[in-house]
Amino acid sequence: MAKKKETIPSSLLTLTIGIAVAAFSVWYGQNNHLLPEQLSSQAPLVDDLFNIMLCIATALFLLVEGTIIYTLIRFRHRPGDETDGEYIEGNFSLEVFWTAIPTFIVIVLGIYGVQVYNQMGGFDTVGQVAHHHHQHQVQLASLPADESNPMLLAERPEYGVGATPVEGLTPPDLEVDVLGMQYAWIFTYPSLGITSGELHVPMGQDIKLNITAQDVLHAFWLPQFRLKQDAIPGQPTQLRFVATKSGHYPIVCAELCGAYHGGMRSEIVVHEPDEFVTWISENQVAQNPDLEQAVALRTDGDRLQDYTTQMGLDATTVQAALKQP
Ligand SMILES: [Cu+2]
Repeated sequence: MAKKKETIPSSLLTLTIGIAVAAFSVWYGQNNHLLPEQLSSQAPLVDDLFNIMLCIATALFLLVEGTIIYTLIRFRHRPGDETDGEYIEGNFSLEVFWTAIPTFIVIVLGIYGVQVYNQMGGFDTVGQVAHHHHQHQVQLASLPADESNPMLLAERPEYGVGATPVEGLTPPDLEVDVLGMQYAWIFTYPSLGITSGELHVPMGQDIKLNITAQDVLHAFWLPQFRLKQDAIPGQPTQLRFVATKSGHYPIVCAELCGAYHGGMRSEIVVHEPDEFVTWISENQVAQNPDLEQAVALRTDGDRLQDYTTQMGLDATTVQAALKQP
């Protein structure tokens, strides 16, 4: 009598494979290096969510692909076997099992995603602090009154990423108006009388961008900051963030906006706070920070050009910006 071949119990094998798949997925979720550097206080929140989703996706990929490859080999056609495959009508328990698990995963990720969005400031849709113009860190001789800037008085909801629950009603340290147009970004510092083709911000301070578009939809994307917001004509949106590292990083338009969409790029320059004060004084259009004069200067193309050429803006862009309603 032939001795029965000894095999590893299938439950033990399944357990081992399960542990290996789980271990690899958790490791890969944390060590994927797929995302660029983290440069805002919000970036780690986004990346943690991404890493967990990638961990789950890796486990599913390994299980599904592993099963397919195993099945291809194990149940392949053997020479001389002309019989039909076994007829299987269904398996109720198995169907409940593979419906319940994805349902659970989707619900958990949904709740977690909403929580991350809230922590980032995504639910500050009313732009509670939109009307303040406050700069306690960048001290200047005198700042123009809020009332003089019609853009800040608009009583409209502002979609995007606003004040986080921690920031609450605290006004931002610096506000910058961002205007998207085919095919450039224009940055205006209403309180400083500066217009620039690059976004300059101080590190470690609470920055609020008031975003709008002149012509068509654009999307203001800061990949390293994990922040992206549509720029919509006639509908202000916002992005509020704290930059955590100094340097030059890309700004990308992430909404197909026309023939030269691919060239609609700029740069965000994150300065050390004292370096930022130097940048302000070098670029302030009006030496006398009187808003009447700053507005007059801003509508005067020739005088503006002296400043804009140093800032990397060309004449066409400036003319286009000045034509805005
Ligand atoms: Cu664009």
